[in-house]
Amino acid sequence: MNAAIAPSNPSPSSLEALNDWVQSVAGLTRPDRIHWCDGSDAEYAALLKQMQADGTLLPLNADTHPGSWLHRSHPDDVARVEHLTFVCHENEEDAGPNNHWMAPAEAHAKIDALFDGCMRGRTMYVIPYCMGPIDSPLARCGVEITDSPYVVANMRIMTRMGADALARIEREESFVRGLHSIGELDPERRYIMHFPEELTIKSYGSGYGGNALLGKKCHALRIASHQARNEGWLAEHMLIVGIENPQGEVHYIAAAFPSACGKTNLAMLIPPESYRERGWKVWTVGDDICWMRPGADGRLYAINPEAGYFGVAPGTGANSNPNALASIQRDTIFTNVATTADNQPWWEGLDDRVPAKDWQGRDYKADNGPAAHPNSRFTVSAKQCPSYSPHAEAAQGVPISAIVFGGRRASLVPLVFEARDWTHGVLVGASMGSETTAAATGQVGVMRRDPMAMKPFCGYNFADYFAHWLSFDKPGAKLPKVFHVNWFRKGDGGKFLWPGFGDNLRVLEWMIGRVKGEAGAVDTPIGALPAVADLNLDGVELSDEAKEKLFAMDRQGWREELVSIGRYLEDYGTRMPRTLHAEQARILQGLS
Ligand code: OXD
Ligand code: MN
Repeated sequence: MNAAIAPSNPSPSSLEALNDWVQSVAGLTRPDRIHWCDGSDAEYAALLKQMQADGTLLPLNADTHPGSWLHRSHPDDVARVEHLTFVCHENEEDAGPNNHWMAPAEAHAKIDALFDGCMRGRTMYVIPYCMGPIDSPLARCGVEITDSPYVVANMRIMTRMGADALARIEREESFVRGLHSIGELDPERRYIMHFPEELTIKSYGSGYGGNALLGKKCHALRIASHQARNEGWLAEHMLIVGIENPQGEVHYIAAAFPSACGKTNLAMLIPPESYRERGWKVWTVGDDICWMRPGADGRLYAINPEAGYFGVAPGTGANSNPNALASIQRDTIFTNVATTADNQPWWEGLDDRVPAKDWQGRDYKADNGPAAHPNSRFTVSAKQCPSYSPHAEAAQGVPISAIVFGGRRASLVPLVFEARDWTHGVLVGASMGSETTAAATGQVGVMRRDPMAMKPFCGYNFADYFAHWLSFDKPGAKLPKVFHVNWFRKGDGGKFLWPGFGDNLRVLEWMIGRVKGEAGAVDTPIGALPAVADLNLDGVELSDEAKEKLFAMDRQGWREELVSIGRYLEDYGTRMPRTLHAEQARILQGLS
């Protein structure tokens, strides 16, 4: 590994600013060495070797999983920490009730005190990266400084990292600055701070994905949502998937579901056999984040800013997501999974083998709880996915035909409905609710409002964010249709009523039919619902209860839901766009 402090021939532009910042961070954190990451294979190999030597990475079975590694994180550091995540605008109102806020000066002082001298004895890595295809006008660059080689290795998979990104930073005027240290991995000394007005992130005390791989949630959502508002685009917590019909037409769909609610599964869906026989294909563009901007023709064009998947392992199996499973057979970093006796990675939902070691490296005992941590992950290059779209690297992005919102709702919410127009669609997104999952620390299974699946990720006041969404409806715009889905509706016996996974294509086919003006629907005050006959259900056995609950609108239940949505909008005071209040009132009136 080289320890050059600066690349050769820096120009007096962004690179000078970058060098100055690196020097000032080194002055604060006092590392023994500074390493500028070039993203090369040789650098990656050296990092892996070093992490194997110090036990950060354990090699997995090289016959079954060549080039793959296991990382066991600190048991107190296994998920995003929303209660320790702050969005520090100058003005508290700009952060909104959806964020934890601290005044920037106070936040800098608090976290800089933790950074003081924290890299003594360690190497400080400087990671230039690009979020999005390197030549895309929609892409944006950042630099993460970290003392964690595990973070460097993950960033190499998840972003376009190294020399090309540095060259783009040199050409451009600004880049996002992210400073990260694992510190002591002490939950009492942990903060994830964002300074949107300074395009700066500071994260201390955690090595876990969303807290430490700063290109992902911190940059590509919290900071980017703020940049997107200023620059007229959208940074969203959405998968992007291309659906090819037997005529060879591809429709791209962007879908927002909260963490651990099946975005990766939908993005990599395998069509049911009868669809495959007829020539339907599914193309994965992205599984977690979507940046969208209006093109010259008025349509929204989207890129996936990431280059890899940081997917939830439990529940990933041959039935639920064969494409993900195929992707992670080699060159993958696994975090907090269990292992079998022959040292293969294992998690609940993979198969019926019994693991030998649990995620903490203890001999597996059922009494100790799940073998793999419920938020255990795989990090893998997107290119390893068999359904990776040939257009995923397109600089101009892919045109979006439909936007889908969805959450985990055991009751009330039908399988699918279509918003009547963009304004209604924004209200549908703004009022999304879902039961919490293990992706963040805290209680699991509690219903909370998670607008556009952005509750933990919007870098500014939700009221302003909804106004920004509404602003896309302008003359000349050819906006996507907006839908809401619920794959998680349960029957009276507590079982899921919809088979989900590959069969979700039936719902996507109906949406595409609606986009093309070909599929039927029944108008209701909450939107247009398919009748049972409007969906292709050949080969699906649905009980009478399922047919009734998945395709019906419960008027009384929705009245209560709309009242609750009205209260939610009120929480944002006068900043909430009146248009959304009016839309809520219109629907409530339709239900009376
Ligand atoms: C993720 C998350 O890691 O949403 O994608 O938590
Ligand atoms: Mn996510």
